[in-house]
Amino acid sequence: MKVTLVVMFVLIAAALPTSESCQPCPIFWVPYQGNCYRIFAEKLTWKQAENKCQRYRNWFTRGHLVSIRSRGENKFVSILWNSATDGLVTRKPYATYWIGLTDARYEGTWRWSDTNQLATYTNWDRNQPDNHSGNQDCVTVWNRGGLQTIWDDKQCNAVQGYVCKLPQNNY
Ligand SMILES: [Ca+2]
Ligand SMILES: [Ca+2]
Repeated sequence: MKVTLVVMFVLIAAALPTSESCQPCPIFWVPYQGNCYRIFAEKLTWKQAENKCQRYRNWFTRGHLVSIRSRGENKFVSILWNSATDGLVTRKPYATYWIGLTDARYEGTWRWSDTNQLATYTNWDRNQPDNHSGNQDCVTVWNRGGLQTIWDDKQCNAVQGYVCKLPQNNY
């Protein structure tokens, strides 16, 4: 009897829709673990890109440049970028893109633009961040093809593509 109940529960649970099908992302945005992601090839400065991401909003919150809080999320964003820049990822200008990490406020203190939280997961390249010429406060991802992506601090006024992230739960 117990086994039958367990089997029934599993069957019912499997038949229920996933949370993703209940809370779809806006068109052109891709879901991953409760958030929606979209890549933009338009070349902007870090601040312009952050402002652009903030134009996407719902009733409760707004978008920001992507925060990357785990190895899995880093991999997901890499795959997303690769898929949209098909075959061009190792060539400029498609090889780099902005993410929402900055130390503009306090040198050496890296915070995400979406929550102002300190970065815990990071994927810095060797010898980075180096604040080269004393003027690198914004983080770019270098995409070297496949899943070989590393982070580097860069001049915020450089222009390049970017990735935005919007919480999915509030749709
Ligand atoms: Ca810096
Ligand atoms: Ca650097």
